[in-house]
Amino acid sequence: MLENIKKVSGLIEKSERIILTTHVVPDGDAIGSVMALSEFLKLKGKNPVIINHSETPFNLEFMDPGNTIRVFNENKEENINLIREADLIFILDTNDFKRTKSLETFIESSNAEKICIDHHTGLNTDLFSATISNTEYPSTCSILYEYMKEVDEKHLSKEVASSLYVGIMTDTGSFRYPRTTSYVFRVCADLIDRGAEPVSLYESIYATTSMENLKLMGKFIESFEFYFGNKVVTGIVTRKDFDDLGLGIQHVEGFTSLIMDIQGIKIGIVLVELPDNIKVSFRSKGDIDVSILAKEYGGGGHKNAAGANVRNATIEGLKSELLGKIKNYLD
Ligand SMILES: [Mn+2]
Repeated sequence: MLENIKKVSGLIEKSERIILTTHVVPDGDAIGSVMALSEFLKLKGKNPVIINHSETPFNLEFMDPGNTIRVFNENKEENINLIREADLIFILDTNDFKRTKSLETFIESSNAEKICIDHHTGLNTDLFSATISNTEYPSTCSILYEYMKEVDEKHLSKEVASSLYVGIMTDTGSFRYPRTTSYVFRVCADLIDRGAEPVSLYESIYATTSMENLKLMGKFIESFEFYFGNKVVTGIVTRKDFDDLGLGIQHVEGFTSLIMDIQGIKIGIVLVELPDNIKVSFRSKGDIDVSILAKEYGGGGHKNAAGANVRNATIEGLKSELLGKIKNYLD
């Protein structure tokens, strides 16, 4: 990893117009990554610009107090020019240009050097000038932490530490998922020493549930069906559920971890009906690798947490198809 770190630092050094972006429907690790690296680069005297496809989810807005994150389709022409004129583009918490949605074609055709910092599978190093990627890491923010600690520890300010902490907390499901190792706590302890406030960061992100959101969760729980001796559970959110409550995709955050809290569950499948596709999330415990299943549907992820977007399918059709395949994963 050290060689890549040097390469990344060299590219930062010689760049003047740096763009940072992350994946569609950004989570805490995505927003944490762009905010932490942007702040870090500013402390190094750079002037980075963050352009995302999606608006920042409401419970993560506090991470960007200056409202600096640009949304691609707002001021589209300006953003296209920024990407066109960039000399360096960071793609964070994804290694797939497609996941940057509306930015995809502009990033692809840009002459800028491209750097990927990520922890997902499926990295194609040919697409980038440099990469720091390791699927063993629990979050992109923990990779960024290693990078910053190696190159410029003094720039790990309170702001940077807080953003990194959020990324690690959210991607480990608040320190519950399998990659919650002693390493994770050592990193977080250091981030707290540098000013990250675990209690208020947790409350800002999780203590934000509205009554409508709880009702959506209620409908989701009512939809649960159990299979294969209660080892497999499915949960569904339909478009009607969203429409009835005036909610959207950002309000199902945490639903997938909810189903895995059920005792004895080995595999959880969550199907969320969106305007032009079904978002399916897979969760598993132990050695069951659900990323293989996600790949069959053009998606990806990790062994215990993966997903895909499926077009031209119905919820019921897709569900029974998946249950047909899931049998093999239980043996
Ligand atoms: Mn992540």
